[in-house]
Amino acid sequence: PHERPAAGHATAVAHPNIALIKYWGKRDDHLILPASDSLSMTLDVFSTTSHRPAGTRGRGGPGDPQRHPGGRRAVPAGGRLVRERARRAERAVVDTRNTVPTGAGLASSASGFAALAVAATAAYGLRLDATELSRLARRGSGSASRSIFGGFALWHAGRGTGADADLSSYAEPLPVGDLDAALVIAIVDAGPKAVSSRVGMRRTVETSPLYGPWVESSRADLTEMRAALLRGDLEAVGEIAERNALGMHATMLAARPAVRYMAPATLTVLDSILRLRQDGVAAYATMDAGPNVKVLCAGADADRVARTLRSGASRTYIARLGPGACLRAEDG
Ligand code: 2P0
Repeated sequence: PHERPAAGHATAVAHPNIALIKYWGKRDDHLILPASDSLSMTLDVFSTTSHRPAGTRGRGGPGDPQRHPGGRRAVPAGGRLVRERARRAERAVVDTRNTVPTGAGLASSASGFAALAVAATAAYGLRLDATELSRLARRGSGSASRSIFGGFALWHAGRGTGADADLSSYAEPLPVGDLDAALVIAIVDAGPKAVSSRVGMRRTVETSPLYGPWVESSRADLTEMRAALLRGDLEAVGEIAERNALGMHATMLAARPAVRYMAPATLTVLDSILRLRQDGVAAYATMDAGPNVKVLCAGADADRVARTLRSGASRTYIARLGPGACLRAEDG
């Protein structure tokens, strides 16, 4: 019989993604199944490295599984899923290095769990295809399903419930036309957020009267967004992304009590973006579970957009399309 390879070391690198059509709200909290499809671009900045020497035991110290990117608790659960799949009992330690400013709506959990899925399965000798890796990453954090892929990715909400839905909820890379897109990240506050995405989502689903209508309109936005991406129509992509994000924030504001991530400085940046558009620069905002603003624009305009936003933001970064999660070669 075929002998299973010994559990080894594996290191994987992944990048954050920013949703242009947002994921906000689950229909299954345990399996992390979203209420609607979402669509994102993976960035080339702020990578996460997840190192997984399997077969070693460890508690406490920098390798403790509790010390996860973004301070999240879910690594032991992710590790358990991989162990069950590999039919191995031994625990592994995880050492994650993260250059994403954590907890500020910059998707540190997306790159963290995508890297973890790739590293952990490799360390345990599992060979999963990209769809299975995406499903596994999803169980750590929903948005991580999209960081398995580079470029633009679509995360399917999945069909039905339970095991069927679990099998059909994964991300896949999306075909796009000729598009020179950049994302300028305007940091207005890099501190941790007051309400976690998980709590904010649940409260929005359970209490916001605007939630149902937002899910409906988000479906329509997705259809239009896919067509705009295929045409390579950056202005349409930006307009749809901006209205989808503002709609998401509107549903949150209508939750009881309100979930509000925007700060005064967020609105100052939004005003600057309006002025840029009046000056003929195609720049569009999207915001996540934090006060920072990400601005979609053409690569050729990114320097100008960043310079303009610097008056209202404490820092700006220019990101372009980045690669999907992958193993780092030196660990073989
Ligand atoms: C997104 N966000 O689509 C949305 C938009 C924030 C706002 O995905 O509960 O860390 O772990 O599945 O993926 C952030 O939420 O939430 C997120 P869980 P996650 O990017």
